[in-house]
Parts: sequence; C-alpha cells; structure tokens
Amino acid sequence: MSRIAVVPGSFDPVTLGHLDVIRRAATVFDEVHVLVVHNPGKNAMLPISERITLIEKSIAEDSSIGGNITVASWSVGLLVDYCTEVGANVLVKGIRSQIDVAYETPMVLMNRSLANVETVFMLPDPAHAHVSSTLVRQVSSMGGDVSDYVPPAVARFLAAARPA
Ligand code: COD
Repeated sequence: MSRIAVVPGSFDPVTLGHLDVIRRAATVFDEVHVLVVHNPGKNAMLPISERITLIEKSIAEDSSIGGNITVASWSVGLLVDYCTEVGANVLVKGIRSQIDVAYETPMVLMNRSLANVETVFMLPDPAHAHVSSTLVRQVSSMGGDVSDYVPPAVARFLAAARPA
C-alpha cells in the first residue's frame, strides 16, 4: 500500500524552509501532496494560483527534490476531507520552534479525532528555522533582498514585482 502524505500550508510565498520540509517528506513517503490552503487568519499577498505556480517552479528547479510530488489547492472544506479524497492518512507539518508546536497541537488532535489522520512533525535545516512567509513578505515589501530565504523562482518573481 502506498504511503501518501499531505504537506499543507499557505505558502504565501513558498520559502526555503517549506521546500526543505517538502524535500524531507518526499524521502519518507511514496507520494506527497503539497496543498495550498487559504488561512483566514492571514492577509494574503498572492492569489492561490500564483502560489501553486511558484511551488511547481521551485520544485522543478531543485534537483534534490524527488518526482513523487503533486501540488494542489483546497478551498471547499476541511483539510482532512482532502486527505480522505486522495487516500492520505498523514499530514506533515514543519516545526521551527515551541511556538509552532503549541499552534499545531490542537489541530493534530482535531484532525485525528475528525478523520483518523495522523500528523508528523519535521524540523527543517536550522539555517531555515527563522524563515517565514510573513517575514519574507515584509522584507520584500520594504525593498529588502530575500534571495537567501526563498527558492530562486520566488526571488525572481518578487524582484520583478518590485516597483522600479
Ligand atoms: N521551516 C519549517 N517549517 C516551516 C517554515 C520553516 N522556515 N515556515 C513555515 N513552516 C511550516 C509551518 O509551521 C506550517 O506547518 C507549514 O510550514 C505551513 O506554513 P504556512 O505559514 O505556509 O501556513 P499556515 O501556518 O498559514 O498554515 C495553513 C494550514 C492550512 C496548514 C493551517 O491553517 C491548517 O492546518 N488549517 C486546518 C484547516 C482545518 O481543516 N481546520 C479544522 C481542523 S484542525
């Protein structure tokens, strides 16, 4: 039986921290679905279709990431409904600190209770532990260089979007 995992996130935009977790998940599971989900608690910068395109380009340009990855979005219901639809019983969440653990823990228990979906926590390379999409958006909007924190495809996109 195939082991299928879902790596969900806002990915607004995808960062090197996200990509590190996706890469690790792809070595552990047979199939990985990277799922772009709208987080109502955050002010979005990019439309979901653009986030998907940037994730697909970032994966395609990174030869260290396996070919067992699908990128999709989900906006019609619970995260676990997507898991059921694709036959996944594991979510993979990236953990940077105890704050992430505290934020994720109630969702782990709720997703298990709702649909028997388990959650695996993965730590990124410590080099990416301070990186978040929120800070990338902030630094980029103030004219800073974010190329150390995002995949090249995202750095190109943000540089092109910056006012001259
Ligand atoms: N290194 C490692 N991991 C990272 C990094 C980094 N530098 N940056 C972010 N991450 C992790 C985050 O901890 C998170 O696990 C994941 O990557 C995604 O991060 P974001 O910021 O892109 O996305 P979020 O935090 O806005 O999460 C969106 C989710 C859809 C994952 C979340 O809102 C969720 O799980 N919602 C559940 C919806 C639902 O069904 N609710 C009802 C039952 S709980």
